Amino acid sequence: GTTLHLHTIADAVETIVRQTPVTDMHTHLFASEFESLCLWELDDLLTYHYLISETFRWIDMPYEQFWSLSKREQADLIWRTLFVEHSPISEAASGVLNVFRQLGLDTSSRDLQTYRDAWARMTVDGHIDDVMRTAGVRDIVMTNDPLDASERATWERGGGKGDPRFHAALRVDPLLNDWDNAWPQLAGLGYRVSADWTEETVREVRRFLGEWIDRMDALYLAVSMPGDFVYPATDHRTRMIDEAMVPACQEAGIPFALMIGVRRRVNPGLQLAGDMSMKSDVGAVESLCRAYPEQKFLITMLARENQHELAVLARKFRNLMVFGCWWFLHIESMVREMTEMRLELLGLSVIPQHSDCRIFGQLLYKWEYSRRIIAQTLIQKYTRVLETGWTVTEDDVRRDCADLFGGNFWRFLGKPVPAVERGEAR
Ligand code: REL
Ligand code: ZN
Repeated sequence: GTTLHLHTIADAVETIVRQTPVTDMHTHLFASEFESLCLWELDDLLTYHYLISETFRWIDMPYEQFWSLSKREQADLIWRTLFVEHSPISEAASGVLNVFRQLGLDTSSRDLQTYRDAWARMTVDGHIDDVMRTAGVRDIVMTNDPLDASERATWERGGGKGDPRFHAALRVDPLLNDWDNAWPQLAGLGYRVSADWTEETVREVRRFLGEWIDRMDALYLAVSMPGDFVYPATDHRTRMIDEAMVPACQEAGIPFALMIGVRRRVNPGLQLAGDMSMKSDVGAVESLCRAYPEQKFLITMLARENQHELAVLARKFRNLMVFGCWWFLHIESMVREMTEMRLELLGLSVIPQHSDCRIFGQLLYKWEYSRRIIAQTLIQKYTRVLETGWTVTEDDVRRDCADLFGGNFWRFLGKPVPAVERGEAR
């Protein structure tokens, strides 16, 4: 391959980063066969919960009144508040404009109707294809909750695996964080569980996990945890992890993903938009990694304050893979800071980003923004290396980018890159 020099490295890296297909390893997107769970319309884009909390900074409307509006009315209000009455400069608001631009729409009009008309001409499957092609996202990992009745219906009729671009992750938050409400639901599904942590309950929870991992072909088990998550402890969480979840992961040979540092519903009036970030104890992750050296852990944390320690911990445990800039960290300044720091501590052995998208169009802005920052960081780092006289070729950069944007994830899973399996060109 072509050898790169100090004056050609920037262009080459930018081009290669733009061309490298992405595996988006944590999203809330659903394949279109999940029907109403698959969000892609303009009103979905505008009523993203990030934009809802930003809107409430400006309006006096009581929360209940907002929630009683139709989705379209909410979208109108958000548009008026965040785009017309103020300039849309936040990450989430500017992201919407970036989506319009990448879809080829006129971003100067400020006329919501023109965007509504544009969406009216789209079909769900056409839009998903377009967005994935333009964003360069080749594989998407969903967040799949079998205790959600509408989602469960799709899996139970044998659906959920119709589109090979979509992969499942089994989400288990209620089992760890809300056992009082979870066990009756499991019981309702025919598992012989009780409120008490009996041997039969343990066996049946494992059966539940095993059956759903199989049914979904889940790539990993996933949970979000509050910042006060402690491990090990003499509590339900530790028992659930030690006796049910880690064994289920080991039996299936899949990683356990923990997203740590969320305090749910600090303002319940805001519903999904009412969650807060919280500092956590990285020691819990350390204990897990040490207790289970054969178990792989995918870890992201929500507090900026935890990022450095987490990256250092990943130097100590190869069964720990750090991923993504999660939620409130998925903003330009934090992505830059975290990406630099991670590459400096861990080299290329990280998953620098996931999108957390809920609505398809968002793949466009989130990945364009992230690619730009990752490219800038790589250029800095390759420049240092070139200054020593080391040679860097285009193929080196291609290999490194393939690792960052997907290869590291699939290797950590011990699975082949699916596009290569599917015979799609690299
Ligand atoms: O997976 C999670 O727990 C979070 O990413 C979500 O709960 C959150 O609402 C999401 O939209 C953040 O980006
Ligand atoms: Zn998420």
